[in-house]
Amino acid sequence: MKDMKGKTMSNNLMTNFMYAYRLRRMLASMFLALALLLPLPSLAANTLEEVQNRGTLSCGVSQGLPGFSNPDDRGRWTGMDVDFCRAVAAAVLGNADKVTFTPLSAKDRFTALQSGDIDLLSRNTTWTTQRDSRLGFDFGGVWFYDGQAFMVRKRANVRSVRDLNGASICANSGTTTELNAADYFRTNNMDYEMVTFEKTDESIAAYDAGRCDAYTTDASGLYAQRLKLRRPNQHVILPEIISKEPLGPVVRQNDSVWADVVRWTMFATIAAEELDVTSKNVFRQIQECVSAEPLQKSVGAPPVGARRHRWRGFGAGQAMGVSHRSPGRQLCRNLSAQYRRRLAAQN
Ligand SMILES: N[C@@H](CCC(=O)N[C@@H](CS)C(=O)NCC(=O)O)C(=O)O
Repeated sequence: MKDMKGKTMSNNLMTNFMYAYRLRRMLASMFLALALLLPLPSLAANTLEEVQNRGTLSCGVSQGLPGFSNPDDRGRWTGMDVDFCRAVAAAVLGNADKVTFTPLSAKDRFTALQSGDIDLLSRNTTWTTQRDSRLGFDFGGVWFYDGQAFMVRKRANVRSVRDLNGASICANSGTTTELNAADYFRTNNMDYEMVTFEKTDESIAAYDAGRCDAYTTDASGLYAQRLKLRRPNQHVILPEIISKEPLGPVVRQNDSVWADVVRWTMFATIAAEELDVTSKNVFRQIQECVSAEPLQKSVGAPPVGARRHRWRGFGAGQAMGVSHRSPGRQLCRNLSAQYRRRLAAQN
């Protein structure tokens, strides 16, 4: 009996132990399942939130490139790249003037973006695979499609880049310019001496002083920088374009809401041009559309359908965390208006 009782007790203990063990395992699995179901705290950056909390956008621009980003006589930044910063500020802060501009050399621009000194780089920057992948950035799109060209003195009687065998060439360091020139001269079995400077003003001054036979950069940059030479009309830009330079705004990788905002700001200015939305009529157009449900809008869709409907598609801005009126705010100027005002007028 005692034995039996002892056995029963130890059986009971065993059963209790097994029960507690199973219970613990079941609870552990339940917690694990729950943890998997719950959203993890996001590790992704949220520049949109930071900019909205701060109340200003910090935009990296060039140190001075007429037509793109250049301070005017009163020190106010002007140009297409500057306009793009203002458009983003208008979209996310409702005020195109809430931007601080940081002038950056070609070499320093990526460090400034990576370190968080700026929220957006809008500085005639070429979209390349290396910058998009290894350097850890994302491009918002193509704001200006450029290509690399060469400038020489008229009296040198050079007609083509092929005549530059053995020439000394001034350029900026930290650019695609250097790499394209190296490819071009190697492929065509030509010799050259590259003379690079960190600041464009130094390169252009060196070329002007006769230190180099040619100056090379993006064609738009050549036309802009030629204006800074002592006698601009004594210099010609050679006809060859040796590379593709799709220039566009850059953001840090893994910041996809911010990248969406930047990308759709650009698309809004392009769509506005297609739809003849201008700074004069934008608020009337928005009045018509503001109460409508946002439509799905596909990038690059042909301009079909009623104007109102296409424009309404940008109501999706609300879903990105920016005001549904934002396209109107971005449209201080549509794309072609910016081009005419900033670039065509200069050259
Ligand atoms: N698009 C090329 C070249 C950009 C570049 O830095 N160009 C020079 C020469 S036009 C420039 O922007 N200079 C103006 C400055 O440094 O402020 C790149 O992304 O590497």
